[in-house]
Amino acid sequence: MDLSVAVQKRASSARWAFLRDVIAGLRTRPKCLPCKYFYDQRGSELFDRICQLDEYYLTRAELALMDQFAPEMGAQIGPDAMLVEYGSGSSVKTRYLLDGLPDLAAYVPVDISGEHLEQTARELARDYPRIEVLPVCADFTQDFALPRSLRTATHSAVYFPGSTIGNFLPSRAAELLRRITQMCGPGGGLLIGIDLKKDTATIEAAYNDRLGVTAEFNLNLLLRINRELGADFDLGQFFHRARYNSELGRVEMYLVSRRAQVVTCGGKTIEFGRGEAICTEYSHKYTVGEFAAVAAAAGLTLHREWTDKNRRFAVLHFAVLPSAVLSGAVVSRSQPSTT
Ligand code: AVI
Repeated sequence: MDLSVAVQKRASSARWAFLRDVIAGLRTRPKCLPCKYFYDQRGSELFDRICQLDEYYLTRAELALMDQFAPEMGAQIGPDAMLVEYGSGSSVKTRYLLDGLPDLAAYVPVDISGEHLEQTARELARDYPRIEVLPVCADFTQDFALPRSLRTATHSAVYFPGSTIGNFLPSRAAELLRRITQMCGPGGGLLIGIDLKKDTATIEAAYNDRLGVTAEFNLNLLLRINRELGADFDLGQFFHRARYNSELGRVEMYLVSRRAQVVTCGGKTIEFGRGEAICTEYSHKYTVGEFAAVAAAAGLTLHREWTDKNRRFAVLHFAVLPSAVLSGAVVSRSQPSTT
């Protein structure tokens, strides 16, 4: 098939999936939208700004851990690995790992935001000429094919930083971890960042910054729906809300309608009551023990943990239990690359 036709087909099927998810989410009660759609070009830029905010302690805490312990983390991953990064974004934290992994077979950043991914992959290939960089534009919650590297990898290791796993419901997180177990197989590992449970004030401040960047990030989702799906959300008629639900251990982020209104999207009309909220994101916080239990059920055993002195954030290294791949901790098989 002609490349431009293939690209167009892919774009149009992505648009249909987006439309289907938006309509389905706005028709459920309470209304919700999948947070994976935050990350268009503008959303990715806004997220990069969030990561630099004073209140958003997560990125600083994780970067400090990477800065201090990357050589130890690299030693856990081991030589000749294919390092697969989930939700790579700007790959800022990865640079610490790559600096300490001279024997990497290949680095595979996986991200849903194609433009951002290509740009980051080009920059990394320039800065690390000894490492083969093989970007994959994919939704890592679905099966995707790993590319074939020039150098043979002895094993795969997934790097999943940023506490993005917290954006999944615990049942979905378990499913994703099982996919990782299955993709890596025996000898494989997972290096993952998780945000730890802590006082409500610290957590809520991180999602309600004074500059309003998180509010803009949240509202940008409606702007994207308007632009890509021809909807007519009036952004002035919605506001951002984020609350920590300590019982469920998660931040809940919403867009709240300022008044009763009707919005059109994809030829459908959606009614909003005054004060009605669309849930746009959950961000779950864990203790190390809680997360290790979820991972254990997915066939992963905790090998090492690194936390800051205030225990705000943790980077955890898990190994695939040899028995997991045989025992059915694995739910589905991703296709190996044939190209
Ligand atoms: C990507 N993810 C881990 C962020 C979080 O903290 O849950 C997304 C985010 N939402 C608002 N601020 C940051």
